[in-house]
Amino acid sequence: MTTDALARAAILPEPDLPSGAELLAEGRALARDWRVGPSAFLDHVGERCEADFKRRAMAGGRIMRHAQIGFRDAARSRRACREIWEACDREGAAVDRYGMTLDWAMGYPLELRREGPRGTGMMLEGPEDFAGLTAEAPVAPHFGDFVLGFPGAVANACWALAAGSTAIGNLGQMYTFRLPGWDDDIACVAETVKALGLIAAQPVEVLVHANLDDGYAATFSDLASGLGVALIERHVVNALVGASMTHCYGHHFSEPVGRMAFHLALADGARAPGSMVYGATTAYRGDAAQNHASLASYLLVDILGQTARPTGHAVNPVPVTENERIPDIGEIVAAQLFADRLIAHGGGHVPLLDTGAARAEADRIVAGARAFRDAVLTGLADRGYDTGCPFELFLALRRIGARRLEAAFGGAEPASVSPVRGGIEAMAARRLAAVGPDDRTAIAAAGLKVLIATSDVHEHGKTLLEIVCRDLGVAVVDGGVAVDPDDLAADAQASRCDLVCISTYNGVALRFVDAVLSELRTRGLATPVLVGGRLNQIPDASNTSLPVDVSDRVAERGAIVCRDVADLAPHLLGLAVPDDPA
Ligand code: B12
Repeated sequence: MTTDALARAAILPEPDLPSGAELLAEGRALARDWRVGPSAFLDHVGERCEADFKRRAMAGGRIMRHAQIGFRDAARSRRACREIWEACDREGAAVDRYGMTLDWAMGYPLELRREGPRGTGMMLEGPEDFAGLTAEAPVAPHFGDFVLGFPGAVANACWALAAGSTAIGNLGQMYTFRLPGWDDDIACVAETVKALGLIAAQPVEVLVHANLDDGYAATFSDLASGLGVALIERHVVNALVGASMTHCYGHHFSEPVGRMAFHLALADGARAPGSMVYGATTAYRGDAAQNHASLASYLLVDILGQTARPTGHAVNPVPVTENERIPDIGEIVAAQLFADRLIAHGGGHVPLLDTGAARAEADRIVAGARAFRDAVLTGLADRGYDTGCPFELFLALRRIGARRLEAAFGGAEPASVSPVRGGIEAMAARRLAAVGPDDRTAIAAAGLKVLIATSDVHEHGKTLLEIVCRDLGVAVVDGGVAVDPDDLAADAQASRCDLVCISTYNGVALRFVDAVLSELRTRGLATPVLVGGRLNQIPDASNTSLPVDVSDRVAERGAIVCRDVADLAPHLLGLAVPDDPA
């Protein structure tokens, strides 16, 4: 007898899950006390919500601009809101919306926020802090990250609305982001559905935002599956909840035709204006001058995309220092002025443009996405899931996960291969080419086993390590994504691995490595630990609120710091041939 891993009883075994209808009603009731309040932006543009402002701009052929702000120190963030707008205004350039990057600790319920670990983003203590930000400049406030999708969703949504925000997200994070130490996925989804009820009951249109690259699109191998999730979210939010769904994408789209194709595909059937199109930040792999070329490349596609098919997405010029650290105020201004000038040049490029190839690819993506959406909804309904219940559908999607979802419901052949997988494979191939045949033979013969995990949502480094290990004949134990140090050490013990590899990016490198090493010691293990990614942390007594490099201190604690995935091979060789000086 074969068992169905996606059976409802396997994915949702709890006998008494909350009802989506009741959660929505609970959220709607909150709208008596929590309504969209005033903001400098709404006063300035004379609109009731950002969606109406966007429609007006689209009708006038104006391309809008987005900037991302979020320093750990809220006062610095407030200053950034004011100074960026003023500096752009002086040059005749408008910044239309600010994406407020809350710290991931803002996702916890209120009572846990102040105690738990923190990342590199902004902490806001209450409604006054939200309102303080939105009062600084006449720029549309978008509270995207760490609002929807987390146990703290309702309080954050109430405060964002009261501060005049009419674009709130980020549903993409609901599927993939895990708060350290927090295992209650029911609370994450239930509180999100409640917040959606609150949003739907507002007297004005409030955009519910999802960044697809934050969600499953970063893991799927087919772009059609990524768009398919967007179509499912439109079904849930527009039809079942009665709110207004909007999507953002971009981090991983650095190839121009694919970027334009996804823009055209996402526009198909979209009811609400787009929030923003994110910068292709994965293309930032060089110094400032090199990154400027990447900035110009993706921004021009987005500008031409808004000309060919206006969707209301604001373009997002990400500062070129983004791959080193959180950009400072002057760097954000410089990027905005760069975009302003490029928009001015954009019209001149239009006659050079032939969107034929992008349109053909967009058609394939749309067809594949519709098939994916229908296969998911029918496949789940046939298994007894209530696909008319937002809570049940969201929780099922989250628990099934990207890889199983695509394997079960994706097309036999990708409609459009995701740029993520191809890019990682190319990176792996370059590193593998440098490993000589004798070393390969020695490593493969040693029967090594490596445990690979991440401290947070960034999983490309882990995927890269997995590809390299498998190619070298090294067994991989999947330590998971966004794991806690104690679980990682328990896996190291259970798997009897030879090496632990950690990829970490969320600004807690020292704290995380310390905790892993101490958990390993408690278990009597001396397994070597390799760590790479973004090894930084905001010092406890920082007055700059920018993270600093902690690689040396991580190394002092006894972990092996790796700058590149190529650093792995000598260590594997050292384990394979213990006398080898590598
Ligand atoms: C892609 C990306 C994302 C994607 C991740 C998708 C996914 N599922 O993996 C998404 C969009 C989801 C995302 C989300 C966030 N991100 Co992000 N992201 C990036 C980005 C653009 C690339 C990182 C990456 O994957 N690189 C690909 C890897 C393969 O290459 P690499 O980093 O150069 O790594 C090399 C080596 O270090 C090595 N390596 C890596 N790990 C290991 C481990 C070992 C053992 C070894 C041997 C080698 C090794 O392999 C590579 C090749 O040699 C960076 C900026 C940048 N350009 O670096 C920001 C960045 C890492 N993100 C950042 C932030 C702040 C966030 C968010 C908090 C933003 C938000 N508010 O939502 C969230 C994270 C939330 C959380 N829970 O932590 C910050 C981190 C800030 C900091 N620590 O200073 C960065 C630096 C951007 C910035 N400047 O602000 N992000």
